[in-house]
Amino acid sequence: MKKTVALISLLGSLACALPAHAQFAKPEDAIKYRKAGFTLMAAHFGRLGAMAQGKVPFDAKAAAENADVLAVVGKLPYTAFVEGSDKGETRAKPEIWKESAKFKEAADNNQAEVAKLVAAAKTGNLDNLKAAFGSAAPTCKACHDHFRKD
Ligand code: ASC
Repeated sequence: MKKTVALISLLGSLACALPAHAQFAKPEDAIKYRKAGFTLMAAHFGRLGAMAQGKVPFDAKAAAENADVLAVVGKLPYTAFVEGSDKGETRAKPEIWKESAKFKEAADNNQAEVAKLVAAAKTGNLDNLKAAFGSAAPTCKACHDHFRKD
């Protein structure tokens, strides 16, 4: 638990230290970074989703813990769609860079909904969690549908 807290605070300070456009030595580093970020985001979003959808019993403490992690990791991937990282081991579509205003809007939408989900998950109320998850999930899908290869 101490290690988890230390890791979260490390990730938190890294996230705050990152400039709007994080620097990466190589495009493949940015690709790896955002994939790792999405993996973590999906894990913690998914754990909240499982409770929201009744697949696992609601556990207020677990919900709050997942929300704390999601608050940090949910921001990470979006710092790593840097110029030149459209080629390589990635499902990112060229539209991310060609229609960057549209991509930013979709990303902002997702981040706003994730922030609301984080807040809802910390209220200790399952109905709040259900409602916020129901609003947030389509903002994941919207981005995948337009900006991610199958
Ligand atoms: C998840 C997850 C996604 C989204 C998406 C919502 O739990 O990993 O990518 O929800 O399936 O439509």
